[in-house]
Amino acid sequence: KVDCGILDPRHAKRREQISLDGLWKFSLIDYDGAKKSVQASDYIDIMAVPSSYNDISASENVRDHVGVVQYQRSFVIPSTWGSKRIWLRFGSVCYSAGVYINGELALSHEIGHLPFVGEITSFVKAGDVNQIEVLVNNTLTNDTIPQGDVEILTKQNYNFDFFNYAGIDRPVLLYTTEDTYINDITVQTAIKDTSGIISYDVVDIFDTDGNLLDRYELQFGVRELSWDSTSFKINGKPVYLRGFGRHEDSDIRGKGLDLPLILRDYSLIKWIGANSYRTSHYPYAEEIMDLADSLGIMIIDETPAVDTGADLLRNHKQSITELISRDKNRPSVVMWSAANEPSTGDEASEDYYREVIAHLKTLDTTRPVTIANNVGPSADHSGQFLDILSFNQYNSWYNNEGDFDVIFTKVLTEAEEWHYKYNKPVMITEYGADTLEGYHSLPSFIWSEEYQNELMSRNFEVFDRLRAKGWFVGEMIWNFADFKTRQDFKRVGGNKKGIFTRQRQPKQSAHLMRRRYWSLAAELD
Ligand code: GCB
Repeated sequence: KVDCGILDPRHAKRREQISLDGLWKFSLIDYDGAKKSVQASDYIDIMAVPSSYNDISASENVRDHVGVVQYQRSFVIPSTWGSKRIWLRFGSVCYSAGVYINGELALSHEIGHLPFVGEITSFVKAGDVNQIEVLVNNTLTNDTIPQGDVEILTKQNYNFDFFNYAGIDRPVLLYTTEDTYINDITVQTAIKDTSGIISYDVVDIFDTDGNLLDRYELQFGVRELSWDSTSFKINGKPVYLRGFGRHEDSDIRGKGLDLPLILRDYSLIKWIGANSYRTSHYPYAEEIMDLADSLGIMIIDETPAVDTGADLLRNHKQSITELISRDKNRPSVVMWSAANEPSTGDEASEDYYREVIAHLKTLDTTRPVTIANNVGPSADHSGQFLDILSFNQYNSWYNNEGDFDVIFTKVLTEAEEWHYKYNKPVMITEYGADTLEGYHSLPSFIWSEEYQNELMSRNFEVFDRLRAKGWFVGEMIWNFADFKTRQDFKRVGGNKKGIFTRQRQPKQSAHLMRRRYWSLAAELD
């Protein structure tokens, strides 16, 4: 549980740090607790941290493992750390982790994609070699977030459409503090006339003799968000979001943090003229968010609640608490997404989302909240609690294949129904088509590059009509890049709705999108 602040220690200026990234000993653990008896040749018992473990080895046992894996390594604590408090922080472990230091349970956490930290001073020996063991469990059940279920203890089922990557997928850091240290900072900003107003809680801490004990440097931006029934504004100016849904996903490392990949992605985001994206369908690495802050990209920051039913309230609220405590000071985060495609048509979802959104509002009222919905407005129970209404619609893909004429009316009708039902701004968070790069067909045929382009162009026509109505506030295509999914006959090597390939090269559609996003920029920015 996170019962303390989750400030990223990389930005602290008086704390010593030791990275535990690198190569760890690795083994699969069988259900009875014994190590799984796989052939020595079956996998290498070494794992890179950070990375998802699934796609590193040549073994299906590793890729498809369900349950616990063990990571181990040793580390030296300098003798000079003997007088300090010592902390251990994980950027994320998917899905749950038990962390043992010198054989004793020191920390535990569940819910992937979110950082956790704990004090380990009493567990380590300063000036000596220490052992760390992390037991990582990737099992998803009916009350984990996201949900899944396990069939006969060997097969993990889940409904969400991305591979259930697991492991220590973000950096691991040891660091020190004094007895008194900065636990948390909250910065809030506003604009009054032409002045920026900054309110903050704490910056430097000194002891009684005036010695600086802790210093934290926080990057922030001065801006004020506001919204009403027709618009979403930054510093009083209406914003139109143009971007994508994305994934943390790439060859070999899965969801493992990869700085070159992150820079490549931002370079493509700039190239294409987007101003925003949604962290579908979970919180992204802090390194990714830091760059969004400094590059001025707007983020819809999503919880890990994807395709959920209404029976995991406690974990859903916990994920929101942890997400907001991590990202509350980020200027890039302009909206929270409480869930992706939850079952908001069920009657029980009314009380459920009343409580989820009320909880979120106790933590932050400075940003609007949305849900990426695929339940139509007539059945939906969640819109009454939201500030901005978002919907996903896959015309000419999951329905009416080959028929683009349906797009205009269906998108227009659903957007209008959302707006008139709740009197709130509306945006589209997903539309798109799977496309095999290099497959061409004239006239366009499903899966061809021409098909994706035509589907996009037809969507652009209706988005422009909607923009003229004055309450349509954004468009995000699904997806930025192709990504891996579970094995499924509908998915040829994964989900191919990217406008970039998984290797981050453009499909023909990326060039079309570039023309649109830059012309929107010229018109609106
Ligand atoms: C959706 C989901 C997304 C899928 C996408 C698709 O509605 O939100 O996770 O990947 O559709 O391509 O089916």
